[in-house]
Amino acid sequence: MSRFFAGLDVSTQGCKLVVVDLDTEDVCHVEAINYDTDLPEFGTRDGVLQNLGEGVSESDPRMWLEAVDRLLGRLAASDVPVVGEIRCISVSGQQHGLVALDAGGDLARPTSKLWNDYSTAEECEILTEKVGGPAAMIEAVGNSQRPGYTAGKILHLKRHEPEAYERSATLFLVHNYINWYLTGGVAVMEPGDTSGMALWNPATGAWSREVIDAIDVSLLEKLPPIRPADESIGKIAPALVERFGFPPDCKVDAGSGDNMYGALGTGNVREGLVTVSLGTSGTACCFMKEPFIDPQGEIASYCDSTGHYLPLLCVSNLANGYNEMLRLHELSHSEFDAIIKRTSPWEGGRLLIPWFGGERTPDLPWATPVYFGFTLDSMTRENLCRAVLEGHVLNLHAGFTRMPVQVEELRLTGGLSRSAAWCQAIADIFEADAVPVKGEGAALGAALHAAWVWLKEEGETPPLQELVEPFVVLEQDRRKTPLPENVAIYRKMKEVFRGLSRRLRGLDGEDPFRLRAEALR
Ligand code: XUL
Repeated sequence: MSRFFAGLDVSTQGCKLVVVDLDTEDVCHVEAINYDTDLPEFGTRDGVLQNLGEGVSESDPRMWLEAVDRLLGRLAASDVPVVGEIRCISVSGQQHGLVALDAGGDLARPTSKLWNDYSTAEECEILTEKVGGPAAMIEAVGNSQRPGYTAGKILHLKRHEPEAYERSATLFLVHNYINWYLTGGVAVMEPGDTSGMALWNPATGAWSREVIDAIDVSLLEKLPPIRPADESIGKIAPALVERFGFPPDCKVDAGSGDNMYGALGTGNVREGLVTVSLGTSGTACCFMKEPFIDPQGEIASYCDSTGHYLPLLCVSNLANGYNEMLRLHELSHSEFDAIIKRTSPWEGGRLLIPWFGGERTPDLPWATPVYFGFTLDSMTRENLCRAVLEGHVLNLHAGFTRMPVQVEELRLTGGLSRSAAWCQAIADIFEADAVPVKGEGAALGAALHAAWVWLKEEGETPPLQELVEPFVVLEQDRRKTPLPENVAIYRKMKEVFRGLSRRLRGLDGEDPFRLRAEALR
């Protein structure tokens, strides 16, 4: 009998299923669903419902279940691997999304607010004030209270839709909801994703009484218990055994957030490695043995999915500006790369701060983009393409300067890691080698986690690194090393970005006009 393990990644724009064969160390099945094109009946664009109002980002959780069903159906129809030999399945989910269920297991609210919803800024302010200010909030939950995190979404539901809040019996994060479906009703959480609620403290491993009380003294009754990350939570539901042919003893493990599993899927299980994900959001995270709390709360303090910690930077603007640029100018990815090739770093001293739809880091829910150093005749396609690329990478890097890590290597994942232009800009601006990781990111991480948990429960204790490494393929031929001439230019550009960004936020900062003029001289 083979030993197959499955990983599902339920992300913002689509859903992916990966199956690994532990004995041959192969990824033997990959299938994906794109919500927009494969499930048009849900009416999403980039996986999100349209026209809900400024700052609102929501999806219908039934769309995720439909995607999971279709993927399991395709798996059942394929011969390799044999579904009947899948030993354990694990779910990765976009973080922070709030799924509210009533006592009968129906949705108490038909849609779910996602990680990139900014409509809860007021609730975050209320919570922070009630708890005693930003420092007290960080003390309470290891994180600042930011739109995007889940606590503000819960308070928003209570304030704006009190009936739906009252009807809610269980509040889930996205992957908990999928686990509940797969197991036929097991309602639990685990530390990785839960630390992104800003309601539970990853350093102490406890719910924050202060934040809970600031929302509703009885809130705990709606929150499922937290189970360890490295255990199974139950078996696959009999109905799914019947429909898809899983073995009845196939386990479902605790699962986690997509960042925790993105780290596993890129082999980020030791200190010094940084996973940079270039997707809808831009993230950078690193494995740590001890919790890291950023006194300013810009770096998120999360647990990982292995009993350790995963400080994470998340900027909410990344693929959006770039994709819009491609759409607007009808460019393919390779045409964009060609434009970057024929222009040069920081050409003409133009700089774009890409806060297209508010920004998570820095915490600016009302932000708009800023075009700096552009003249009337320089708004050309070429200049804008370069400015978008550099702006996104500089914005990511600006947050990254607060990460507690000596970078040995940046491991790139997500759609944009396919682009040579992006990889080179990241290496030059972060001043470290950047290597794309082939493969399936968070879904692969999920499948490997399933294997790890299953082996542990069978009495084997495989070192995680040994288990993960054979599956993690670094694309060495696409590795980018920082180019000294670009590094020198980007150091100056970073100063201007920082000066401009700080002044826009009313903080002390060097005069960006003077810095720019001196750099161009
Ligand atoms: C992390 C975050 C995003 C989502 C994307 O805090 O909000 O990376 O997890 O799915």
